[in-house]
Amino acid sequence: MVTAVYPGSFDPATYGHLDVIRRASVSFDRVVVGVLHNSSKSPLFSVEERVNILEKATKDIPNVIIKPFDGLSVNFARENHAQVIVRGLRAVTDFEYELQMAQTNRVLAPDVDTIFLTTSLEYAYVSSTIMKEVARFGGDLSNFAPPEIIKTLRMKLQQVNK
Ligand code: COD
Repeated sequence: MVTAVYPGSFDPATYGHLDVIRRASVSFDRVVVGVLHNSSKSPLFSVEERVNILEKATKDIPNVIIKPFDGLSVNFARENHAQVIVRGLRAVTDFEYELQMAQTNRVLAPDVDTIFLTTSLEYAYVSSTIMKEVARFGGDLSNFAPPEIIKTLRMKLQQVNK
C-alpha cells in the first residue's frame, strides 16, 4: 500500500490543487492532503475552514483524506506512514523553491521521496493568491475553482471587509 501526502496552504483550494489531488489519487492507494496550520503566508481562511472546503470538494474520491498539520511536512508524512510527498509544478518560477524544499526534505527524511505532478495546461496560471486578487476586485472566478469554493471565498471577503 503506497500512501502519498500532499502538503500545502490551500488558502483556498483551486482547480489546480483539485486536479493534482485527483491525479495523485489514481497513482497512489491513499492520498492524505495536509493543510498547514501556521503558515507564514497569513492565510485568509482558518485551517478548519480550509480543511472543510477541501473535504467538500473531494468527497467523491474515496482514497483521499484531508488533515490539518503543524510543523515539518516530512513529520506529517511519517505520521501518516507515507512514502511519498506530492507537489505540483506550474512553471519555472515554482521549480527553484520546490527543488530546494524537496532536497531539504530528502536530507531530513531519506525514506520519503518527493514526486512532482506538472500542472494541467488549463490550470497553469491558477493560484490561490491570484484567485483572491481577482475576487477582491469582483472579477470572474469561474475558471479558478468550483462554484461552492467561489461562493465561500466571496462570503469570506465580505466578512473581512465589513
Ligand atoms: N497546478 C499544479 N499545482 C499547483 C497549482 C496548479 N495550478 N497551484 C498550486 N499548485 C501546487 C503548488 O506548486 C504546491 O506544490 C502545492 O500545489 C500547494 O500549493 P500551496 O500554495 O497551497 O501551498 P504552499 O506551496 O504554500 O505549501 C508550502 C508547504 C506548506 C508545503 C511548506 O511551507 C511546508 O512544507 N511547510 C512545513 C515546514 C516544512 O516542512 N518546510 C520544508 C522544509 S524546510
